[in-house]
Amino acid sequence: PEYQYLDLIERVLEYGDERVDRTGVGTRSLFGAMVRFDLSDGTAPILTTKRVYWKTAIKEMLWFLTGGTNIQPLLRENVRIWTDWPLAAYRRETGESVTQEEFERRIVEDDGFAAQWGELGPVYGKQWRRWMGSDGREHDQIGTLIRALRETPASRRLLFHGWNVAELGEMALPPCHMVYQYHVTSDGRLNCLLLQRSVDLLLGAAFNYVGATALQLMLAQQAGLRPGELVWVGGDVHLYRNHFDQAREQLGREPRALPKISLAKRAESIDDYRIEDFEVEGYDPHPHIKADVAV
Ligand code: THF
Repeated sequence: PEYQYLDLIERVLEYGDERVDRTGVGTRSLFGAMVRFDLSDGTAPILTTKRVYWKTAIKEMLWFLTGGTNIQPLLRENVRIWTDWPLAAYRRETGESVTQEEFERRIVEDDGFAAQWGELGPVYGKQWRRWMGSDGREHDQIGTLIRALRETPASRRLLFHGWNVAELGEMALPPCHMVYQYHVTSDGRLNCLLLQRSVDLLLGAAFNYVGATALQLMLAQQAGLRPGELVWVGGDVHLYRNHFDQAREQLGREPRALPKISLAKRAESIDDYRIEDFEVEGYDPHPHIKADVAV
């Protein structure tokens, strides 16, 4: 299955439409792609053609599930992938040329500073766990989904959504991985279709595969199901211009056997998972490939 990903990189490099994007970096982009991963035998889509920091990706998913939207708990877990957006806002609004390290240190140590400058707005966690209805009631889409997986597994409405139109303007970034739809087979396997509207193919996709897999394992366990297939669908699938060399380097590498992933124990509820509960075995990747994220 890793070849599906590498083929996609190749197609974007070869046929992608060149355009200037929101970040000003510039991309080559294709519209509409699918990658399918079979998780039923415990295989994890953690790419082997470069080292992927899978713990970081799972910690990010666990943070989404807490309903949080502030980067402070992420930084306390040494996850720095969301710092760039609040940091850019801080520099823009204060005119101070603080370093990333200094900014992160202040977020971690100073709760007041974190409350003021570490907020991403009503992003994933808020919408997943506390979507605000027009009547002022909050909706826990994840809790509702787990109940539905247990009670009405044949339903065609097993999904949650991040695209809260009314709140898009307050988000640091509107959701990229946007809709997660689930499907339960008659023999008790849980399939997931993830619709990602915008895909940073080199950096983001590798993380999003891992996050979606971790979530699928947790949901399956909570609903008494086994993981099935992860069907990943990308809308605008792009490579940033400053990632082309890294993409070509990765294409030159031979994929190895994908690792296995499992949960070490049964958690009481969806809120009780910890990074230590995820066991990855047999991960033997090629070296990490460094690339800068476009902000
Ligand atoms: N914006 C852009 N341009 N790309 C993205 O992938 C992306 N995200 C999230 C929101 N906006 C995005 C942020 N997720 C990395 C990984 C995921 C991110 C952001 C950054 C990253 O830099 N990864 C490096 C190093 C990781 C580390 O040091 O821990 C890597 O090599 O994987 C996609 O949802």
